[in-house]
Amino acid sequence: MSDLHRLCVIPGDGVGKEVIPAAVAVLRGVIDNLEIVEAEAGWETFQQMGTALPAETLDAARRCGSVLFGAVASPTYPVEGYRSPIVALRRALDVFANIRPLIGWPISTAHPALNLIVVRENTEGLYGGKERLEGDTAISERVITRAGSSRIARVAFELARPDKRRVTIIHKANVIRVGDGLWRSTCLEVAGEYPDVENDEGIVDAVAYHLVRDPGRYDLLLCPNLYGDILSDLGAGLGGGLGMAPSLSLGEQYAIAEPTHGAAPDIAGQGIANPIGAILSGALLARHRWQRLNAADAIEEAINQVLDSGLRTPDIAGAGEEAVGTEVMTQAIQDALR
Ligand code: GGG
Repeated sequence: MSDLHRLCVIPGDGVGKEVIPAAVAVLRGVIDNLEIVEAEAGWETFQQMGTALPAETLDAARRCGSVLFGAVASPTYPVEGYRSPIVALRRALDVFANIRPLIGWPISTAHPALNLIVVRENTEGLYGGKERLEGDTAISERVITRAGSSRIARVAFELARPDKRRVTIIHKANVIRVGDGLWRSTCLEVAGEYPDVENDEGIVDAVAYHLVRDPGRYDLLLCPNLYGDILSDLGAGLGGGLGMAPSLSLGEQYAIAEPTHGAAPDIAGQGIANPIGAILSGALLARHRWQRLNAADAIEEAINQVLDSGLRTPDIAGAGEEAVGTEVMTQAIQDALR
């Protein structure tokens, strides 16, 4: 029997409650010895318990080591005592490496040449929360460290190796000379440790342009936080939409897998959410956290087969294509695995 894999499952808000059970069902089909611990977090949890990330949830995440998170819908107005639970969880578990594979799946809304991984630094840059108002001037600090840059660069070069991907170091060092300059030089230093992995560099705005014009041009983009956030959503658009886009945030000790999409309150509760981003996030855990490569390959192959057969949820249905709901799509993927 293989190793026991403990997974803390946090559906969160909105469609998270629909797509995460689908992902768990698929994972159970390919991973023997999977122990699931269910936990709560989100805006609804805050309304019921007065905290969006209860201490028991954080304990469960730490005990399990691996988390499958759904989505959260934080209010856009300030609420006393509320903090985004997913941002707090990522910080608490120090998952500094956000990995987002973007594939041109066989659907009319995706670009067939797309086969890209965006590796995004997840803890520094403009998302560090260091902001202040001085009169009518808002100051947002952007911190880039050598240690933070070199640890994410190592993740990118390690990921690139098996498939011989070319690593493109993304920056704007021609303008942001100090911050992006340190990022660029540190990534290039790490590149020197990987003579077998091809690398180049790209100015972020030019890369956005080229990616839209020629989605097959890049293999792996190594990005500081904000640039990675923007380029990975651009890539998700080229890959058929947010419903198809998985992510995995990795640290030294912990991992959080989550679909890229949010809680989608406009369609929540209707049973029509696309479960594929969540299911592919489970496959990322299998591949990169548990080293269950065959299980990950099997999930991806099953999804390919189901999409090839023409099955679509509404978000990926092209003109004249009929759509099915979350349950039918999930069942078809489970059937394709058998
Ligand atoms: N699964 C990713 C997700 O939930 N994205 C939306 C998000 O991160 N929102 C932050 C928040 O609402 O606090």
